[in-house]
Amino acid sequence: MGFPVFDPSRIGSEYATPPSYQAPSSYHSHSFDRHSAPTPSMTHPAPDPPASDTPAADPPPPPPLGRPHRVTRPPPCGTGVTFIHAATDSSFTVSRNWTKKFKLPNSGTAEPEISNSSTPLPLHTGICLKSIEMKAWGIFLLLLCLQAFADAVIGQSQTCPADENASKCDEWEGEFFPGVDKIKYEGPSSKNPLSFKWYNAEEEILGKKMKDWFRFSVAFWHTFRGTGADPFGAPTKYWPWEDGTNSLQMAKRRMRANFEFINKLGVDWWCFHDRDIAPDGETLEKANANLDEVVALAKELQTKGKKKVLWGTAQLFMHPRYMHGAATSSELGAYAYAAAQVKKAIEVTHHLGGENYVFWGGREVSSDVQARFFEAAVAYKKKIGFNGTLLIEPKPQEPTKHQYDWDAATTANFLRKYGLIGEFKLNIECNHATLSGHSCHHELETARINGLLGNIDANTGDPQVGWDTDQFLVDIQEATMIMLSVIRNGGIAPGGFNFDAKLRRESTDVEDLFIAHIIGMDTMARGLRNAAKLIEDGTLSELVRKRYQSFDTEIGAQIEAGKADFDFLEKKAKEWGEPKVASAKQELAEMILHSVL
Ligand code: XUL
Ligand code: CO
Repeated sequence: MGFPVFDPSRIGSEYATPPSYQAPSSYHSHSFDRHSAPTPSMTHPAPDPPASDTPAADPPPPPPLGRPHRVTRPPPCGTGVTFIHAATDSSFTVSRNWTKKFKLPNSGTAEPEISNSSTPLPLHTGICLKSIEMKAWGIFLLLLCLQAFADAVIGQSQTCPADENASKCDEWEGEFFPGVDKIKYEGPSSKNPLSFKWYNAEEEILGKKMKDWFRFSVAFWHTFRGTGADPFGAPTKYWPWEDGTNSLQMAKRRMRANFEFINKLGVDWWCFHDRDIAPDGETLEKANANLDEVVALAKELQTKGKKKVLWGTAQLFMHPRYMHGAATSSELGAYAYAAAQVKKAIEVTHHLGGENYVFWGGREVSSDVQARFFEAAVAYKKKIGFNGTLLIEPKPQEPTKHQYDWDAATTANFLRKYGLIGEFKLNIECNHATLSGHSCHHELETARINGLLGNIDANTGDPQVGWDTDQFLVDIQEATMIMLSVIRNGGIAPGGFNFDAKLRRESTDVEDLFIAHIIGMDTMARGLRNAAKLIEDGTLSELVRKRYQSFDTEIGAQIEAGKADFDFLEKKAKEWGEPKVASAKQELAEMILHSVL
């Protein structure tokens, strides 16, 4: 369908990615009012003038960068528009009692003016009248000829038309981002927004290629399911390849877009939730079958492009069945369903050669049964021979509170308490770190010194906004501190840097997807370069060494070895008298840090 279904369940969601889940059809109003009207597809206007059966539209603007050259065709003749209901595989029909008129500016956002007028479209309706059926056939044949002529002259359409006739798109191998070439390193003086200024994949820093320090990954949910919706506003992004459905066909097309994107960006890894990549199903069996179908395509595409899964995960927070949590739900059935979903998600992650598997307990609380859930996951992982690392991603109070995974320290304590410390590592997300009142560096260091640093969800929050805004991290100083931890850890493989980050609501061009990842990668690359300079220069570590040098003595060694009891220390305190406490030189440390930024 050319007309996306606007899902009202997304309004008010603090999780601003679109739910793969769509509520049973009874949840939806079958007629649209101004607040739940279908949003017009943002596919590019057709090169041809609108045919007589199309609603009035403004003349098409020139195609902006990365946008396709085809338009969603108007709905086929008929008295209604059929919307495929992804979750139930059923379909329902709404009467076309709305008119639409939208203008496409030179960006991914349309300016829809959707009215709820019950006046039928005179032209469109007229062409469907039986009396002119023969005429319609004539026009249809004429249009076919014109299309063939246009294809011959202009060349094959490069992009997948987002309309109901697009089943061929399953096999489609053209470009989703036709205006974007492979992103190259051009150096800091480049003014080309679609180039790397600091990230040079093959360049060696401290004996390791940049690409191996980072192992960058694209987060499918933000990049391909992000809509720009926030707790107060409807979606703002309508990518040209989207047809507004949550169909299997759409899922496959999106997967092709994902691989073109990561190929062009020069990233080797990607991450997903089960329900981001494939539509949910009426039953677990149907959901699993949907997942299998999309995963088969993903496997084919990633083998072709030599790409890999950094981590997979199960979406255990969006569906209403998880409203009380999943592994800590008060409802036994929800616990079992969550287990079945995780079982399947581990299987497909394994099938895709995933190197890690993540647990983010969005709606969980602290409970013994959470540990039982994890024990079962460990047992299943071993049973099927999945050697990837299991990661827990700490996050405080959003959406629930009193969580077992509030921050790195709380999670480490949980793992120790239940004897799971050797089975899991942590996925530290920078925006989660600040939500828990820490810096990202603090969380990374807490994980590192506990031997738990497994992966980084590279993003950042807004200091003036209180929620998880999941922005691309662009603070060079923060990136430098992050990379100091990563270097001290000797890298984070088999983990990596997953861009759990989304475009701002206001960024709506397709090319913004590239620009955002490029600045995210460049910022981390600057962080790596700076951290390497700091380490090679040695001034900062010398300052730290001097600060603690009183411990570089025989008695200091005795203390560190646990051989200095209180009687002994009291004797020394009396002998030495009042200690001379030296300056920390805190500002000097900051000055040294700034010297490499
Ligand atoms: C939520 C979050 C998730 C996890 C995976 O805040 O970060 O996207 O990374 O479920
Ligand atoms: Co995350």
